[in-house]
Amino acid sequence: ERKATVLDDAAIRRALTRISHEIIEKNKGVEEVVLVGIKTRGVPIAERLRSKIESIEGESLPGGELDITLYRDDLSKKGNQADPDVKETNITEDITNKKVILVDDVLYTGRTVRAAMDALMDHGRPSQIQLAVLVDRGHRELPIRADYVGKNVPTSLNEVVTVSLSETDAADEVYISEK
Ligand code: 3GP
Ligand code: 5GP
Ligand code: MG
Repeated sequence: ERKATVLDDAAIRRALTRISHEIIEKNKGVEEVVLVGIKTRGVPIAERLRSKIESIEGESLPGGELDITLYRDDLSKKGNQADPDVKETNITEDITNKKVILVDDVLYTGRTVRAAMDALMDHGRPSQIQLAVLVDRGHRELPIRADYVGKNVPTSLNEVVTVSLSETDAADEVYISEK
């Protein structure tokens, strides 16, 4: 049951514009920066950031994607199944000595990001790994935090954050539902 809108399309656009500027500022430009989206919805978010950063800086930057499978047969039960596993990596860029920015839609327990960092390390040795998420819904089970957050959304465990993006869904919006 839908409870509240967290971000509408304009708010998503503004949050991603702000994060683009934060990425440029923190990294003093985007030399050596690689944006890696986590499937499914981290990928279009990474693409949007990439095109915003390119238009702000007038410089292109490489991207990549990671597919991380959750061996959970029930998403409504937390922490009772095996950890996420990396299914597929599509990073053609050499990430050694690069600053890799992982991009995901929702940050929750942190286990997906941990698995993603593991996969990156198998690929090369980044000089840094940073994390950008559209929504941080809390409830971390690992010492992981995001460097760039679209919106912090305190949730209860029986709530779900739905991220709808025009590339994969009907429209751009983020809302909270009760499970
Ligand atoms: P995404 O692949 O587009 O990011 O995790 C698989 C999908 O299930 C995710 O889509 C995510 O949006 C959705 N999902 C909704 N609620 C949850 C949840 O509580 N945990 C996980 N792991 N995924 C959820
Ligand atoms: P974590 O591994 O941090 O628990 O969960 C992160 C991954 O699971 C993200 O890729 C995200 O898509 C998904 N996820 C976890 N909780 C939610 C949620 O409430 N809503 C959505 N849309 N995705 C979630
Ligand atoms: Mg996701």
